Amino acid sequence: MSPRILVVVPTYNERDNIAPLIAELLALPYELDVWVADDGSPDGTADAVREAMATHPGRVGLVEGPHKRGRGAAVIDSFRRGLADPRRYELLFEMDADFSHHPREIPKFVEKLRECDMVIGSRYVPGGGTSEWGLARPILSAVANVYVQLVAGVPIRDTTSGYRGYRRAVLEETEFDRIKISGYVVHGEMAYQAWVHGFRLGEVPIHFKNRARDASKLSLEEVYMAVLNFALLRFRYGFRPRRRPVA
Ligand SMILES: Nc1nc2c(ncn2[C@@H]2O[C@H](COP(=O)(O)OP(=O)(O)OP(=O)(O)O)[C@@H](O)[C@H]2O)c(=O)[nH]1
Ligand SMILES: [Mg+2]
Repeated sequence: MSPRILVVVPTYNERDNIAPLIAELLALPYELDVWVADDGSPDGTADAVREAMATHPGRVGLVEGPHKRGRGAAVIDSFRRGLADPRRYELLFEMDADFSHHPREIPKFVEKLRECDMVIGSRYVPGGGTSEWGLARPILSAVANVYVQLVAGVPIRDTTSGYRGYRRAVLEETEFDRIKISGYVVHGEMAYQAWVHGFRLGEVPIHFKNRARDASKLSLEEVYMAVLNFALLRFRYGFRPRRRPVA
């Protein structure tokens, strides 16, 4: 039996991307639903999602935020709802809407989730990569990952990757209320929590395709907050993973 899957896709102005992405996800050979976490995109992304809902009844959801909350907060809101859903999703995914994360990689995650509790799509394991142009983001991303490994010690090469799959138990144990940041850096804290909770973390190689836009959108304040946040993780959540019997 294949597991029941929910894929959460955060969107802010992704009108042109979201319908093709939903179509590709729903074409995968799984019992898989897609929920779009949209924060009132001015370009009408939500209308495109409503059209997809009509085309694929019951398989597409729209979770609308009251304002632009940041990627991390939007995904967390949908995960909470996804866990409460009577369909009891066994695997929950998050991925970007702009095809930087490609749906064709999902089967690799599903396979790896047989032996791991949380699987991160990694640019930095053999077989993974990026098609970045420019230097700002690759350097920022590499530095961020080395820093996270040093100060937090999570045994993962690409903690900042937003393409991931979780067994529901991992999210059930995640203390969402303790996550005070809302933007892209939520990823590090989610991985850290899963790790100290004693879950088995794994990585699968992905190819990250950059959309043709310049530099990173991270503000200096976000970078500063991220540096501080990662440095405090060990003190806030404890230094070592708890032992957990293998399921
Ligand atoms: N709901 C929600 N989604 C967001 C928000 N900010 C970004 N996103 C989505 O999060 C995903 C990642 O954001 P991107 O804008 O692609 O970030 P990026 O990859 O660093 O930047 P690009 O190079 O422009 O692609 C995309 O699917 C966005 O639409 C937000 O505030 N709320
Ligand atoms: Mg992107």
